[in-house]
Amino acid sequence: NTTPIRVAVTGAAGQIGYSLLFRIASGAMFGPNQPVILHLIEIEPALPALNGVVMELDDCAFPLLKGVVPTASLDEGFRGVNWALLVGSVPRKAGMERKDLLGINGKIFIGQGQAIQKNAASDVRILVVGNPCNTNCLIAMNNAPQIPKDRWHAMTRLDENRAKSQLAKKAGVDITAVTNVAVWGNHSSTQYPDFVHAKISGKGVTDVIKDEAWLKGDFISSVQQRGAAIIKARGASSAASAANAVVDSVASIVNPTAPGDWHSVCIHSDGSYGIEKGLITSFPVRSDGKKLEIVQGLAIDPFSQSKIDTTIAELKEEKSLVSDLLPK
Ligand code: NAX
Repeated sequence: NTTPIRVAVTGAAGQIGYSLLFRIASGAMFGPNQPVILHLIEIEPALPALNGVVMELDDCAFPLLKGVVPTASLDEGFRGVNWALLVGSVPRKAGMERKDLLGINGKIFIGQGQAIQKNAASDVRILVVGNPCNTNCLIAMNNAPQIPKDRWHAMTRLDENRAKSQLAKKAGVDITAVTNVAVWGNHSSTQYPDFVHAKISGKGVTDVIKDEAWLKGDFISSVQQRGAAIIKARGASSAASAANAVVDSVASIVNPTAPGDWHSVCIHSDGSYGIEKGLITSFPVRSDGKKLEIVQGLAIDPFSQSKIDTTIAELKEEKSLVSDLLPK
């Protein structure tokens, strides 16, 4: 297909944008034969910095990049886009309560949801990365009622990739041996990286890593706390690995999933596994290249259930804190 895919990226002059845009333009997201046009959305004060990023995109002479639209206008930015990657948001500052952050960012996502509904292509799909990503996605989705709910996604792929890497290291196997890693719930420190159903070279993880205390303890907490560990080490939050996870998320949605495997992304709950309908929740999913389906029929043991209950309770609490941003 030689018609370019139009991809909007908000927060395009930020850290993640600086890694992400070049990967998209090089063909990593949609493949080596698919041209793209980038719509780069920023707030007014960041436009000079964005201009520098546009100059660097020009200087890469990417064969697949057929246009760049840098803008602070949401209407222009989302016009005709097939994908909207919502990365930009306001970071939490010292002294700011979680509720304040939810409110500030929530308002941004009302406007973005409305602008996507008004301007985007009829096949638009959305991936929310800016935190708190599940609840930001919930707000945007509910403010764009004409867009089918199955177009909305929020990102837990970085968590999945972190979990895979920890399991591969512990088992001393190549990263490609680790499959079927599901992350459940909220992209936050309550998320549950599910080792019970994960596989190493086709065998259950618990048959390969015979250290239940590690799996139930340090494994889960190291994945949950990895973002904080990166900030401590690097003095800045994960950016290249986050951008890589955006590429993986979209590629895994638009391409068929390998037989028997699954991946993790937050989508609108249909009530599967008893999770409240409508919550944007991370599930194990499979794609046929066109549509995602939640993997059904996994047996959830009491340990996993209690972890899932905790993270779902947090999602419900976030939803209740932003109830005034959700149209009735
Ligand atoms: P930066 O602060 O480097 O960049 C954010 C950019 O967004 C800035 O350039 C800012 O001007 C822009 N921005 C702010 N409000 C905007 C608006 N209303 N419209 C358009 N642009 C706007 O942050 P960065 O490190 O790039 O991270 C971006 C977001 O990703 C943060 O919310 C961060 O918490 C979140 N993350 C989410 C992850 C996930 O797995 N879901 C992992 C990585 C990352 O922590």
